[in-house]
Amino acid sequence: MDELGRLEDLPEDYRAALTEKNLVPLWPSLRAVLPRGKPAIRTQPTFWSYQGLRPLLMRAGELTPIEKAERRVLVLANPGHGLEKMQASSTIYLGMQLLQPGEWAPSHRHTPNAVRMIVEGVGAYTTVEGEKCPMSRGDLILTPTGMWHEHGHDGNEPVVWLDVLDLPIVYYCEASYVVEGKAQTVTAEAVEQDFQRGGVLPAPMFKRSGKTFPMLRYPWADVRRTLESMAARQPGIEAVQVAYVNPENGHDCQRILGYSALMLRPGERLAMPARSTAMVFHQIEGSTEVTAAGQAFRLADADTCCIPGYEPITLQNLAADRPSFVFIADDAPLQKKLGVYEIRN
Ligand code: 1HN
Repeated sequence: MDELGRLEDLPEDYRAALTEKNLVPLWPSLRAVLPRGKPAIRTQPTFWSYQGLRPLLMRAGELTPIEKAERRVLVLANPGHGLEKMQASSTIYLGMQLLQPGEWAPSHRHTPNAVRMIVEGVGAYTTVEGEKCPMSRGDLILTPTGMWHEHGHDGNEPVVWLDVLDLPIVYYCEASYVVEGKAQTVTAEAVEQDFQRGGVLPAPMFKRSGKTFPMLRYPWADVRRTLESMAARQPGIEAVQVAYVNPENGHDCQRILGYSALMLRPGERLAMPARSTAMVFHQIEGSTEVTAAGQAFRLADADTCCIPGYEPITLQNLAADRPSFVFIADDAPLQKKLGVYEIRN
């Protein structure tokens, strides 16, 4: 292998002259930005236990009133990026948010896209651009870029959800900001019922809405039923997996991060090839062992882990008598747009 010249090889006066003119020699840093064969990856395999974090989240509920927090969240941070960076991966932000009965998280809109995967509790809802989206375990609710959203809670038990945002990449683009607003008036509810049957879409006077985000709530009961019928009808299928898409055009439901749900049949082991995207796995129901990069994480209900890209991943349903349901997030939509997405077999 050829050795590239080092910074120290250059005369002091030359280096000073470069610095003075805001110039930098490329060759001492070339291999750092362009390593051979595989990227330099900061994202570390990281596991967050729900039972481990839940008492700390509940304590945040006592320590910090919602008015002092706006959003009461414990961020699931990857130590490989530095905890203060609040990144699960290079592009993905994860947080566990708590809303107590009667609390209200005020309306705002921002440039990063968010989704919420509901973890526990009933009675809370998110209102997105006037559409009231009730929350229950396993539901996925989108709050896409630029759309007003606020959270309320009419129930009587804590409600917790996992927030997934593309904040790190939008922040890196120097494009992350928020606008605060007034409480919204609810103008719609249960819009997802218009999309309850794939292949049939609202088209009054032959026109589809053409909205960028026509469906904001993906109820878990529907997703689960779809996975179960796939498993029952196609026993030979390589993975019982569904993608969360825009029902009007079949594209990924958001532009930067992609979301899917996977069912591992009783005892099933699924080997996934290395792909260029980091992946987040969140256990909706059941238990799964996630093995990658020399580590093995055992996910129970509501546990979450992150695996860096370019690593093959094996998922094992730890139960022999019941399915495991896993929610998956990655940045494949972004990487495909950038042309850097790869699968390595
Ligand atoms: C946000 O708006 C929410 O609306 C949650 O619930 C987490 C993290 C960073 C930036 C905005 C929410 C967030 C966030």
